[in-house]
Amino acid sequence: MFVEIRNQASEYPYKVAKLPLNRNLNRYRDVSPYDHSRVKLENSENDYINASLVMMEEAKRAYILSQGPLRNTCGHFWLMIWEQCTKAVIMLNRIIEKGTEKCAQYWPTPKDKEMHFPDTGFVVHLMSEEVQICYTIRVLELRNTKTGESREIYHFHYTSWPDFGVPESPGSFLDFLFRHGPSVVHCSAGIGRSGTFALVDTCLVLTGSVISGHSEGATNMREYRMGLIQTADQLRFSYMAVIEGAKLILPNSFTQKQKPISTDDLEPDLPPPPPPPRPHHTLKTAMP
Ligand code: PTR
Ligand code: PTR
Ligand code: PTR
Repeated sequence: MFVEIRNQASEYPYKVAKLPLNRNLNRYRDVSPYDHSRVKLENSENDYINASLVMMEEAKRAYILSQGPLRNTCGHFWLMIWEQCTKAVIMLNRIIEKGTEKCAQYWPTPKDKEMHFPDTGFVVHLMSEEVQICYTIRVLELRNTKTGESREIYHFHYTSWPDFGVPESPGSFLDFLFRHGPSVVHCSAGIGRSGTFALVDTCLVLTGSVISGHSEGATNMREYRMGLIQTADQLRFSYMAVIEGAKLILPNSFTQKQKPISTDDLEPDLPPPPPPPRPHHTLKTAMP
C-alpha cells in the first residue's frame, strides 16, 4: 500500500522554491512547496516561504503544512501566521533531534518570555505553558508592531514523535489531536510527521468512509505537498490511529466500553510515558 502511494508522487513544478534568491529559505533541498499550492506572504518584498496549503475538500479541512522555520525565516513564519489568520500551530518535532537542530527556536521560552522579529515587525510573548508527558501546550501573544494589534495563538507541541517514525501508541496522539481544530502544522521538513497528522485528522472527519478512503487520502494530499507520509510505518500508524479514533468518535458501533474523549476529560487519564523511540528506520522514501 505504501509503495503505491510512494510511486504516485505528483509532478508539479516548484520553480519559485528553486530560485537562487530563495535558496537559504529552504531547510532541505529535496523538500519544496509546489508553485500551485504554496502559501504566499502578502506584505513582504519576497513572498516566498516553504509552506503549502493542503485542502481536503471532502473533510472540509485545510491545513498549512510547513517546514520547521530556519533561524532566518522565523519572522516570515509569524508573518504567515498573522496573514493567514491562524489560531493554532501544531508542532510535531523537537528542536534538537539526534543531536542536530531540526527547527529554529521560534517562540519564547519561560526564560526569555518575549521574542522580537524586527524583519517583519512581530513580537511574541509567552503567556502560559502547560507541560504534559507527550506534549506541551502554550498560549502565545503575537503582536503586530506595525498595526499595534495583538492575537492569541495556541502552540500545540507534540514532543514524542521521532522523525521517520510513528508515535508509540495512538492514544497519546489522539488525546493531542482531539484538543483543537488544526491550522499550521509543521515538523522538520513538514512532510513525514505533518503528512501523517493531517491524514489521520482528515480521516477522522470522514468517519463514514474511514477505511476505504485512507490510502486515497494520502495520495490526494500529495497533490498539495511533495512526499507527504514518509514511511510505511507512518501509513500503518495512521490506519491504527484512525481506527482507534473512530472507536472513540462512534463508541456504539464499535464497542460499548469506550467512552468518547471530550476536551474536558483528557487530563485525568493521561497516557503512560512512551518507551524510547525505536532506533531503526523502516522503508525510507528514496531521496537524494
Ligand atoms: N540546508 C539546505 C540543504 O543543504 O539541504 C540548503 C539548501 C537549500 C541547499 C536548497 C540547496 C538548495 O537548493 P538547490 O538544490 O537548488 O541548490
Ligand atoms: N535525507 C537523508 C536520507 O534520507 O538518507 C539523510 C537523513 C537520514 C536525514 C535519516 C535524517 C534522517 O533521519 P534522522 O533525523 O531520524 O536521523
Ligand atoms: N532530505 C531530508 C531527509 O530525508 O532527511 C528531508 C526530510 C527530513 C524528509 C525530515 C522528511 C523528514 O521528516 P519530517 O517531515 O517528519 O520532519
